[in-house]
Amino acid sequence: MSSSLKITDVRTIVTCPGRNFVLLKIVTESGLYGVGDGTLNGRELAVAETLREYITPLLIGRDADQIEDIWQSLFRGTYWRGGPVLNTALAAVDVALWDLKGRRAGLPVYSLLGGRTRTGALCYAHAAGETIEETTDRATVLMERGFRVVRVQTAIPGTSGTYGTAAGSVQPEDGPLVEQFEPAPYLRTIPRLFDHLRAQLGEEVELCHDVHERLTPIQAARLAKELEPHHLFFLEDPLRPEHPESFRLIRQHSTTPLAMGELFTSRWDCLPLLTEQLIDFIRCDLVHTGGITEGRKIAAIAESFQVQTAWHGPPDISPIGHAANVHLDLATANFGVQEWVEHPPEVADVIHGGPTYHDGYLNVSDAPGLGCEIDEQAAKKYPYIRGWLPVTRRADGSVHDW
Ligand code: CS2
Ligand code: MG
Repeated sequence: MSSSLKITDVRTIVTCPGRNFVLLKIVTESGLYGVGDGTLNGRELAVAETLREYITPLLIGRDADQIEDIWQSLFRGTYWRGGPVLNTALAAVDVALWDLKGRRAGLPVYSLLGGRTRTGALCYAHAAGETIEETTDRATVLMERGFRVVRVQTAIPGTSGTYGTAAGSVQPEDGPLVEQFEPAPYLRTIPRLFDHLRAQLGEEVELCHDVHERLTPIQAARLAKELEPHHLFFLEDPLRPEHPESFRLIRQHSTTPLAMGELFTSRWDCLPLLTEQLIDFIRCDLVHTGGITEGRKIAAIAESFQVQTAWHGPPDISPIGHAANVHLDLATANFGVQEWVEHPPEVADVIHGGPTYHDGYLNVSDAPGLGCEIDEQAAKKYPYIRGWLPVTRRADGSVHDW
């Protein structure tokens, strides 16, 4: 191993510039380094401790060039494998090693992955409102900014707090916010939302909606069927991730394109949906699925079954995670769309670089690696603040999927 590639330092940086992030910097003997993202929303310190206590000692002295071998040794070689905490920690290492390899080669990561297949990554942003009219207005604003694809969510009348709307986006420090979900009003409201959107916005804009795993198979089949005339770009996460076989029921009843994956943590979770062509878009989170190494394998399997990629791109992963998404998007033949959010302005104090938006598309610079830098001094100005994801209950008080 060339001395320039011997890993000598691994730094886990936990910071909260408006959002909690777990960042990783892997440094080699010569000073060459790479940066990664290991943020798992609401479980940040579990990943940070895994990185500091269990992964760093295994990395010191290793050859930073050997991404695949390091990936295999951390995943299979450590016996306890998988799940969101371990695979987010693994992703942080993997992404940092790809960044490091790019910096060493003087090439952007997309070039190492096979080179550009497109000039930019088509992306979508979120339009959410407390009423159908407000959601429509927000979608119009996004369309005026150039977005060709828009995700739409609206509050459900008669219930308090709905996933994806303003009230649901806060991360309280003192305990989870309790939201309410009832399938009947939800199933009545969403088709009305789309009736209104299509009447106001026309046919051309591509629309998505995120169910957030809250329906039963027959409810999801009904919704997908009723939304058919509105030609969605996709209906996201209609079912819980534990039951891939239930997607058959939705498929048998509707041609609405389906997307699934942000709760998956490995390629094996994706397999049944891909090999049976039960979905149209695979939308794992690279930061929770072992990074770029696992993402490109998932994309390759999906390509064989005519499924496109739509990697998860929420505000709770850092610009480094978003950069990993876009580098892979640009190099992937069966790329479909990229979810995109704007971070709070303080994030730019801590993380410089990241994808840029222009006229409906995302891009990355040609800087070597991922094109991101962490300002470790600035990160210290924003200490971690514990934050909770909301929880959902039915009207009778029983627990439901958020
Ligand atoms: C989501 C996320 O972006 C999405 O599609 O479903 O907002 C998700 O709820 C969060 O990433 C959870 O941490
Ligand atoms: Mg989602």
